[in-house]
Amino acid sequence: MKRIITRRQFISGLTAGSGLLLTGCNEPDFPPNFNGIFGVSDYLTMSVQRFLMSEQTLAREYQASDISTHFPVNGTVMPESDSYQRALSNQFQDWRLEVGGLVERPLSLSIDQLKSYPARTQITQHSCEAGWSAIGEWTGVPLSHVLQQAGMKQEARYVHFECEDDHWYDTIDMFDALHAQTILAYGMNGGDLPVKHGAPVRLRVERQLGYKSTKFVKRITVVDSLDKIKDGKISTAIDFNFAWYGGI
Ligand SMILES: Nc1nc2c(c(=O)[nH]1)N[C@H]1C(S)=C(S)[C@@H](COP(=O)(O)O)O[C@H]1N2
Ligand SMILES: [Mo]
Repeated sequence: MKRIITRRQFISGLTAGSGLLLTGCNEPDFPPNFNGIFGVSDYLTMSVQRFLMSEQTLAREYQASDISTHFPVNGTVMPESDSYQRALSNQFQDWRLEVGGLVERPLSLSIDQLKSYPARTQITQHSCEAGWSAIGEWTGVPLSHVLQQAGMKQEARYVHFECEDDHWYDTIDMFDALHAQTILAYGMNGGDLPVKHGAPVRLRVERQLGYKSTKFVKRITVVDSLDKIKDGKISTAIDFNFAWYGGI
């Protein structure tokens, strides 16, 4: 049977690949219709998923003395929208991070609420696809904590990020969303996150190339399938012909 595979189906099939290995399910439809986290939600309980995730490796963390004196910027350095400019003009006091989608309790979080959550600080190397890398210290709340506060529904599989510069958006799967070093960073090198690096809050996805670390995050939406993402805006990476999974 020959069928035409759309780019998106191809991508979601790829991301679901390891689920295929785990289930050993016979003769899946092609293109595969994976329904769960890596396509195996019906087979894997949450505790098994947690066990698998506990084995995840951490990206290398560095010493304070390794922090780059110059950390380049890439892409947007100042979102132009009126709403961002207004938020910036009062130090983000009225700014809110929206968390919604497949959650029990949608959240609208102020920067102070985010700062009141348990924080993680990590010194990591950022590698940009354009060929530079730099080491910086990031402080923020683990994304897993925010998702836990919101209470993810069982069907949750991917997390989608929208940014204040609307042309940038991305999605990560639960392996990266729940990874210990995946944080919503509001601090850099001991101070507030500078605007050019994504203030008030940027994502850090430390095991993938820099383009997955979305700056200026304004909305987080939990979805069960990449097809559910608004206007098909799965990832800017795809628009640029980068890999959706930017593992390093
Ligand atoms: N919202 C948004 N996020 C973004 C970008 C962007 O232009 N807009 N650029 C990406 C790229 S390609 C890289 S390498 C890093 C750069 O982060 P930096 O400017 O803090 O060095 O942010 C990523 N996240
Ligand atoms: Mo980049």
